[in-house]
Amino acid sequence: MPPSPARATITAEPAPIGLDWATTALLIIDMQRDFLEPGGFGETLGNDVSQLERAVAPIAAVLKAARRMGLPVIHTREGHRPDLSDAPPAKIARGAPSLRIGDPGPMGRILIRGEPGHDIIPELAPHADEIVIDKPGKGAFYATELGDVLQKYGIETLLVCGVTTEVCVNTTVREANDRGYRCIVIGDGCASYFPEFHAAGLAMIKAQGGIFGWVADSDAVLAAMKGDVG
Ligand code: TIU
Repeated sequence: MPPSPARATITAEPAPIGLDWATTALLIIDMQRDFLEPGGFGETLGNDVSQLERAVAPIAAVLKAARRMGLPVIHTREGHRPDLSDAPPAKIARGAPSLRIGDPGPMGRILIRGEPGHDIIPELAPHADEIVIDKPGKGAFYATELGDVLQKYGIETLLVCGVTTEVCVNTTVREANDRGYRCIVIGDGCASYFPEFHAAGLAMIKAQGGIFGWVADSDAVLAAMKGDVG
């Protein structure tokens, strides 16, 4: 396989974006059993978890290419310590879920670190040399080491995907944008329990000249990774 080029241009909205692969990382948000499988946090909130499945294959394809290129790969997981010391009471008490954070469920305690439901789905399981960030909130920068990790690797551009588009992906992209990172959101590598929120979540990132970042299809990202573009 030919070596990947040092630079590329990705076909994206609102405009193509050029990047340097040496300063680019792949950030995969919360592809956990708790959100994608029945019996987890997502379903306890009343959601149809099958809506998220569509993001798996596009993410898997980009992840494979990122591994081939040696890009830093960062996976995040939303969850809490077993003693719930990092879970705000307001988050635990929110809404009328069938099970609350910390309650025992079919995949272990809901949204608790170390439980089976907290794991990343097997199709996207992190490799030993990849970074896994455990986060207590929706944004991946809040109360985590993500900023330090990105600084250490000299990262300027993030390829962002995962679930859900309008919650943890959007919150993380907004946090990243304010910290000066350029975010390219892989549209079909994101999903929501609500298709209309997925569409709106992507639209509000790329509106106003790309107010929070860019949105690109996985095919466009893969083409750039293979050197077909730019
Ligand atoms: N409920 C919902 O849509 N999402 C979350 O609670 N977490 C993430 O998006 N990861």
